[in-house]
Amino acid sequence: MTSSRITSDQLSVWQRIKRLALTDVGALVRGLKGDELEEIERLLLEADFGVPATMALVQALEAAIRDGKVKTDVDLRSALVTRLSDLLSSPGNPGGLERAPSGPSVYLIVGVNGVGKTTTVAKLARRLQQQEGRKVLLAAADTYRAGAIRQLEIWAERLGVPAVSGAPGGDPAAVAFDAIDAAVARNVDTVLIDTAGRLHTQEGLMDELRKVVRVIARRLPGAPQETLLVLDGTVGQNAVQQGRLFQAAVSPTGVIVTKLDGSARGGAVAALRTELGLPIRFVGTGESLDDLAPFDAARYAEQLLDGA
Ligand SMILES: Nc1nc2c(ncn2[C@@H]2O[C@H](COP(=O)(O)OP(=O)(O)OP(=O)(O)O)[C@@H](O)[C@H]2O)c(=O)[nH]1
Ligand SMILES: [Mg+2]
Repeated sequence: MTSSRITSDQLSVWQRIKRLALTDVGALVRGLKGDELEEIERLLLEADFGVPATMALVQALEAAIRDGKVKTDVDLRSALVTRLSDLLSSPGNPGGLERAPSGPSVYLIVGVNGVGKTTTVAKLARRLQQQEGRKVLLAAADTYRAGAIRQLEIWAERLGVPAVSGAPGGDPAAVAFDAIDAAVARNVDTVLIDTAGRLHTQEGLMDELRKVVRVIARRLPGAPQETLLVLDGTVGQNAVQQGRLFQAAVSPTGVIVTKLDGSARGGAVAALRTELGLPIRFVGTGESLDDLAPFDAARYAEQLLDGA
């Protein structure tokens, strides 16, 4: 029993759906019926797709079956991949970050504690340096948590880029302001601002972030060019709820989903894209500097079904 359960846990979403559709050899040819569609719905919900994305996928499947377009497992898979890829895609250049027409581009990184903000700042810095030849400066505007400033400074040393930090317990908006000053003075073209994920209260955190955004915009009109919300891809519906909070407070321009390495539950990305309506810009797939990839909807749709 145990071993068969382990095996079934390791199956990809697609393998499970396929197994279901092929159990009865005639099922696909006669068209999947209510029970089978319900089972597909359950599989998608289990993989963290969330209700809206699951419903959209199952409805698309029903329509394709009704139109006689799903006769084989290949048809079934392609109907799912096509619809999923549509759900995940957003207009614009995947991963490409908005740049200021002149002066430094400012990217503010926000999210609750432990989701991977500081690591993502370092990964983004590495990527922008290597892929776009940018001159990057890091700002440690998480002045709340002991050790946060040092953590960012260590990354900056490893990356060979300057860091601006304030005193522990200091004003994060002042750190952001000083970082922009330093970037202008040093002719740096990109400022990445790390922020706190926890404060005394959630409302306190949102107030603080709103103030950081205000101060940045006052110092440099048009900035921040991007406010990137970091969400943990392994926490399913919680990530959607966090997303809504930040959306109301700081209007993020995009989402970075982390910890998607080895997660059999990557469906959260579909839930986040559908329920928040924000573009997914990058995905984090590990703890090291190179574990960040631009989000590609079509490729991710394939991977998500295949469990790659
Ligand atoms: N497996 C995996 N781990 C990650 C990823 N991104 C970050 N982590 C790990 O998650 C943990 C928390 O990362 P941090 O970058 O410190 O998270 P944070 O959001 O800055 O946390 P706070 O500063 O406490 O709010 C660290 O152990 C990271 O190495 C990822 O994509 N995959
Ligand atoms: Mg941090």
